[in-house]
Amino acid sequence: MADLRLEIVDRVATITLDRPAALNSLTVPLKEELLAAFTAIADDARVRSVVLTGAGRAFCAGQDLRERLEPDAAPLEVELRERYNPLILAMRRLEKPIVGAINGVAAGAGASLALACDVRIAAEGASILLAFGRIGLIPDSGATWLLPRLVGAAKAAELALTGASLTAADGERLGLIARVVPADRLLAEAQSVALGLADLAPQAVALTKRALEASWSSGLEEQLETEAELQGIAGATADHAEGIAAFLEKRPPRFSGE
Ligand code: T3D
Repeated sequence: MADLRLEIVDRVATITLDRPAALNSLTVPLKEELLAAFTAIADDARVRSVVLTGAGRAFCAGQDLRERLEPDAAPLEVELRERYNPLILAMRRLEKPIVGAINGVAAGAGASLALACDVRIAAEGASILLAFGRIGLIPDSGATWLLPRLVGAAKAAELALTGASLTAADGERLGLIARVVPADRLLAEAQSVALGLADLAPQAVALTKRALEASWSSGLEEQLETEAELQGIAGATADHAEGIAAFLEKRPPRFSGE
């Protein structure tokens, strides 16, 4: 993989966008590599959680704007339907948690990638920027759906309409960023969070992600039913039995994923 690194260590897959000279902006090959990485991770039983980060000083500057000027570039709506939308859906539907290690600016669709992570840890100096309006576009790749749900309608409108840069510290105050850490500790912190997630019962983690996702489009009654259904699945796992046994035996659980 030319523009992306995928490393798997101790149940944690780390994906690094690796076009630092262009601030990890997204070309067609990089988008395809990223989707392939998430697809491979979904099927890889060794992997229980994921870290997504960028090489160099940026997380991701969104669509590669030079590529957009190439004569054979797909129309915008085609590019969104064929490449960006499947990528965002793959992230949201991945039944393994994704920790975004936001190492620098996340702009345009790069901001959307950050928003599509389940947990975000940011380096001091990182920022989130819905840069779309500056080039005459609207926020896309899920930003208009994810942002209001994550920070509330008023702040989402301000960020989306003005294109103002949200600092990591302000993102933490809004609850969008779980934690801000010094840049030199970012990857270790994100991988430590991912490792903690990898220690949990994988099916419970997957079902929790599914339940949270469902809540965004459910009424209370429907969501209560979803919880009952998914809890039925979780409760039938060997890991649930192991969790109770470990509690009663006063020892750490050993979750098998069964
Ligand atoms: O297919 C479709 O188009 C549909 C999907 C659209 C989704 C989108 O993502 S649209 C939004 C696209 N992204 C942007 O508009 C952001 C563009 N970049 C910036 O505004 C700034 O670069 C940043 C605010 C992110 C960072 O600013 P700064 O001053 O720290 O860095 P810089 O000097 O602007 O950039 C450094 C280099 O990266 C520079 O290259 P050079 O001159 O050293 O050779 C710059 O051209 C390159 N770069 C940065 N962003 C992009 C990029 N190259 C291509 N595409 C980029 N998006």
